[in-house]
Amino acid sequence: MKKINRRRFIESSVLAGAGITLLGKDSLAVEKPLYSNKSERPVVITTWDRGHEPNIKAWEILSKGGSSLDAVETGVRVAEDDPNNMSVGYGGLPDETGVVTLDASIMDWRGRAGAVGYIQNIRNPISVARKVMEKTRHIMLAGEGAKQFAIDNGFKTENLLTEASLKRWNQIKEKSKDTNFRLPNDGHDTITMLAIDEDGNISGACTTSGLAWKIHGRVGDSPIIGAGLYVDNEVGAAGGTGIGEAIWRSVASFLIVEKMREGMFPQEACEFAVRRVIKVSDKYLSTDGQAAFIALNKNGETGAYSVRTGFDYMLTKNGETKGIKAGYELK
Ligand code: SD4
Repeated sequence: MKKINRRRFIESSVLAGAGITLLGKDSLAVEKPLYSNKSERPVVITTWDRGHEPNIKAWEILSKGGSSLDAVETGVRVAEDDPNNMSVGYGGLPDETGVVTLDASIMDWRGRAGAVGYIQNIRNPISVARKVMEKTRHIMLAGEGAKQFAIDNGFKTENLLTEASLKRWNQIKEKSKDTNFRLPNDGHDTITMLAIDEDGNISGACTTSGLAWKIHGRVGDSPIIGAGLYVDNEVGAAGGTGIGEAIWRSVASFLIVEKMREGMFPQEACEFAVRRVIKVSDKYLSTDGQAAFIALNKNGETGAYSVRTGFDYMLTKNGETKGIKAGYELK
């Protein structure tokens, strides 16, 4: 850990002990401490509060001394299997041609990474991404090749388009008639999960059906290491959700981890990234576009922040899972 990091952690210990939170470079405020003063682990943090089940499943593994890698894979698979989550896996909303295409990435504490982009007919792309990471010399497989790789590794193929997502897609089609660039902000549920295990090892997973009504062939930020997800076990991890093009332009997850390396707390780093994303996003975040981030550091401290109101996340510590509303930048 660099000198500056150590100094900030020590400051946080002293201040949190006194009930004082360090909010920015120079500002202090007495309020509920945002940061713990000791290492807390295991910890699981997940984008969006759409039911606690993913975190609970991840916690089951972590509480038995399991690895953060197994925890994040198992946790996000719950969302992939859930037909009511229309942004992930089975039941995900299709692209403008009515085809469901999925993106996913995974990273572990050894710095290993795996991803799949534009994969079809496989409901658990996160597990395919893990296989890419563990069994190949590559990081990402896409499209037909990714699907074939999945089949060769025992994954079954199926139709991922449910009746409900087809119905929703038809409604979106109607709404999107006049927006040739992107659909109106139609809700996001992409799941990015970060976890630190008992041994202090950090992993992350991110999985999505991407933006509904995207152009056929589009790949978003979620499978792009550094954009939708990044893990560096010396420092921490970060992940995003929202308009992928805006997130990708800033390589925002990598940016957050690098800011934590320089000494920022997870919360500060998420806020920094949101401001950067707004600055460089150009047309991508116009009117109602959302981008949001979560982060976790080596002490088990967490942060979350979004461009606009509406973003929440799930945090599990000491076996307790809570849905929490995140702060946002554009008031
Ligand atoms: C994408 N970032 O494909 C994803 C979409 C998303 O919640 O996060 N939806 O751009």
